[in-house]
Amino acid sequence: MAERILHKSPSGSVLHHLTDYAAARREFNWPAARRALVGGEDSRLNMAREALDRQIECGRGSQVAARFIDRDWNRAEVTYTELKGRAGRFANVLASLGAGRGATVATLLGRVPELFTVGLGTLEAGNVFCSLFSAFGPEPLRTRLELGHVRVLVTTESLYRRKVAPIRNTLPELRHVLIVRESSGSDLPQDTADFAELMSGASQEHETAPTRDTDIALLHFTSGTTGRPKGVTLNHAAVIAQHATSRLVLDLHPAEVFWCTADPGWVTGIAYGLIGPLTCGVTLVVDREEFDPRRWYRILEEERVNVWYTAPTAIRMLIKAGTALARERTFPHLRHLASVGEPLNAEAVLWGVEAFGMPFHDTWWQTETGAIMIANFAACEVLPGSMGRAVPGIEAQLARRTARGGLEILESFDETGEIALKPGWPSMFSGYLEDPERYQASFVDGWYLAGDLARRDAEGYFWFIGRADDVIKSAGHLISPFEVESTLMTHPAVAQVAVIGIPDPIAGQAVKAFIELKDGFEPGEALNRQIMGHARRLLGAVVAPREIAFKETLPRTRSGKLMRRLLRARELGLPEGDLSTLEGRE
Ligand code: 6R9
Repeated sequence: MAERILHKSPSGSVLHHLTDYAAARREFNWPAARRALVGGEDSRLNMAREALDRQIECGRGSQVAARFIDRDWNRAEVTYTELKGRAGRFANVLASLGAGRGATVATLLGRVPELFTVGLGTLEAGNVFCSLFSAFGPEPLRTRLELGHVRVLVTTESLYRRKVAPIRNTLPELRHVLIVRESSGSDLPQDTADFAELMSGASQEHETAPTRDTDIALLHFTSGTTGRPKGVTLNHAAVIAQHATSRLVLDLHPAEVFWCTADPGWVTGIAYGLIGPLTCGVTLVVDREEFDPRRWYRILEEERVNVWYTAPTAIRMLIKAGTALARERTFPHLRHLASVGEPLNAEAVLWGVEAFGMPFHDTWWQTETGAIMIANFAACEVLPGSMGRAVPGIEAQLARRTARGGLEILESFDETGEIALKPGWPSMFSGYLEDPERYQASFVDGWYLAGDLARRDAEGYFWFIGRADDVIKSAGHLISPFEVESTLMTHPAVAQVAVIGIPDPIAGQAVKAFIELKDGFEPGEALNRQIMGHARRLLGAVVAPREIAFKETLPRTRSGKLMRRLLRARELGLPEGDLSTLEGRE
């Protein structure tokens, strides 16, 4: 039997929100969770109201809501009352721009205070907030700004010049670009406005819009195997599940210090880097810098972090940097560690015990689920390598699609199946933008199918097996092979291309492209570098391939579809599987 680890917070520090898993599952229901959050039967529900107004009403106005740390260790703090004032100002700025309720407001920003202001102000105004990943190149940005019909964009001057200016004239719906200045004095680019100037001219008094549970609050982009990126919409009701899981899974308590290391360009950075924790009245720590082991240990110690939510790639990089570095510091305030985004191997869970005296608690969810669905709970035993059990209020099963287009729910244990969730939880996505067919296709026989394969043991612990599709997860970022292929195809030498994920010891997976060249082009180092440069410029370094291989021909089915599966099998030396549809039968 697998080793089990139980780590409860030192006595006297906190009482866990969930102590008895079976009882919590029995007693939990979503209507009660909603009532507990909004304090009654209020028919209006707004994420920003729960994150700010409600906290101020509870007497937390002067508590620090977020503490931002810059490169030189300057700390900028903002209290709940101040953040509410800033959000109100931004909501008024949106009104003065005539953005219109429901219009989408996007940010292209790092982890800066303005992102919090814009996000919460947008929600308060009843507009849709979309946080874009600042490491994307112009091409992924163009697709997302266009698909999201983004009306207002807030970004910095340098990001604007590098990434948005080159595509601005292809985006007629993007009416307003507000620039967060990095230095004073310089002229702003054409057709942009000064964010700070608009803010200082606006009143901070603003009445939170009377949004309903079913009004769209957030737009997140995620990747599928084919076609355009998927614009996932989450409604204001999602805050009910984000709050419930911030308590039950992350075990957050008011006034605690919480650090979520996820980038706000991805769903975790918003659900658990902003909304959920603020609805629990914590103080958020926000590091503006990129990963650095020494820096991260210093933050955990000096900021007195109580609860830490991070990701496997970061944990593997810390392991690589050596446990001795962790030992140079002490973490008397740390009491709960959690991880998300990629498979967390047993070694990484156990390393938590070595370095911090407690295991990492894996959690599983997706952009589409809007909140954590499967988790290891702070007061329960952790089975290293397992993602944990279904969250109270969530019915999770493993299923197999039948040949007739139906669904078979697997009854026996230790069978591999696709994770299936019974709709009814409040943060379930409300749609894929402009793609109702794709939305419909995510549900079979009344179950949402997640596209991830797993196993479950007799106690209900889920064990991740892999994805059911070709989507790549690299360093926690979900990457569509199709999006990378489409961009590579724009290079004049490229005739055909297929992109797969190959194993990487740190990032989990890395992007590899197989390219068939057009006649007249010679494979070689020079061309390799040229195509690589082209990809990085358009896609951004995070999405661009790490490796390129030239091939005479790429395997495809008789109907002309690329067989990425076969390329992957050959690359990894795995069985090639059923080749009956392979064109030409090599
Ligand atoms: C929150 C988030 C979702 C996909 C998901 C799965 C992978 C997430 C995981 C995990 C193994 C875990 N994933 N958590 N795989 N173990 N604990 O990451 O959302 O960006 O939409 O990605 O990430 O494949 O389907 P998103």
